[in-house]
Amino acid sequence: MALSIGIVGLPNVGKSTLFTALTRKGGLAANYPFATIDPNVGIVDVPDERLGKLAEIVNPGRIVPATVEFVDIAGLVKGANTGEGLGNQFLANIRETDAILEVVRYFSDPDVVHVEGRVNPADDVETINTELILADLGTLEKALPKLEKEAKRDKDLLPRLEIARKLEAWLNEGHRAIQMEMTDEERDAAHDLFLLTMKPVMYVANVDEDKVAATLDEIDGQRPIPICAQIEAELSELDAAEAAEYLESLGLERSGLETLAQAAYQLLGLQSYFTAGEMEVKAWTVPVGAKAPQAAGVIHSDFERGFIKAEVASYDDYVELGGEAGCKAAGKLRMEGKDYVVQDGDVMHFRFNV
Ligand SMILES: Nc1nc2c(ncn2[C@@H]2O[C@H](COP(=O)(O)OP(=O)(O)O)[C@@H](O)[C@H]2O)c(=O)[nH]1
Ligand SMILES: [Mg+2]
Repeated sequence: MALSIGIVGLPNVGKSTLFTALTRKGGLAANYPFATIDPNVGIVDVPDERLGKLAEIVNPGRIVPATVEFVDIAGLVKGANTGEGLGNQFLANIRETDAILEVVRYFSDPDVVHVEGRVNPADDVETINTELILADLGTLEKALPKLEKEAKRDKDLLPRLEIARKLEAWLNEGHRAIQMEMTDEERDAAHDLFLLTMKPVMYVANVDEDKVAATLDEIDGQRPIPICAQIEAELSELDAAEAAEYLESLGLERSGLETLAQAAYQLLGLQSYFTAGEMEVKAWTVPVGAKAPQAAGVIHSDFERGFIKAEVASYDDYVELGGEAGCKAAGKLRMEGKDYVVQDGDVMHFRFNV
């Protein structure tokens, strides 16, 4: 399953421009059959230059990057929680995503109308936050009486009831749910409430062309990622060589898609490990801290169930020593057991028995 990220923001901030740029031909994952079914959903490859380096060593039949799904979510305006704009439709769309990418207007173009009549990122972020928080309070208002009744019969529901009450008070103070301090158990219980503000948010500042390299002030405790949707749109129409040249002329090392994919991985606590064989070189996504059997399970549940051990080389060793044979000869191919904590970039081969 691809990681799913919902793009939200006020109207006219550049959501669709960014979405189209991210998902146009070049970015669109080629081997994904469902990529074009819903015009608001695009599945893109996560660029990772390490895949190319591994492929130079093993000459695989194909390279398979990790993918991220972006959803262009329309309809977030003031009052959306009560059904303004596309109201409930947008709420349902956000509910299905793993994380929220919030586009905030920083660009100054007087030809593009701002819904509130002025460019004010902090205010806009607050407007969206308020809508999401109000929507969650509505959810809790409906859930609480039901939970109270059911928890009398089913004691297992008590933790959920308790966290729902705590969260209601917290949200009423104007905070997002994810910002509340919780124990792991409380967090699990809170996830069962399906609140929008339990999702991690990354703020993307849609800036003027000359500000793409700027460091921006924090908003809501986070530093927004500067992107120029217009530049991304232009980049998406160039071939690889032209795009690289254009990026260099702008003083940028990577495209917005690469920056966003990386930021999303960081935000969600994800990392990649690789499998490298004649058939394919492939990136697999696992949470930071995942142990070897869990990583194996991402490939197939049998791999996890019947996990015996993993042969592991670090990415650096693998590249420096020219592959598996070189690692083995140098004593850098490790046999790891079920307690091994996977490291970003590990090249892994699993042994299993079912
Ligand atoms: N100057 C400038 N205009 C932009 C930029 N991004 C989007 N726009 C323009 O802003 C308008 C609204 O963009 P759109 O992507 O449809 O916004 P959405 O309503 O958030 O989906 C369009 O006319 C875009 O061309 C940008 O980075 N700079
Ligand atoms: Mg749009």
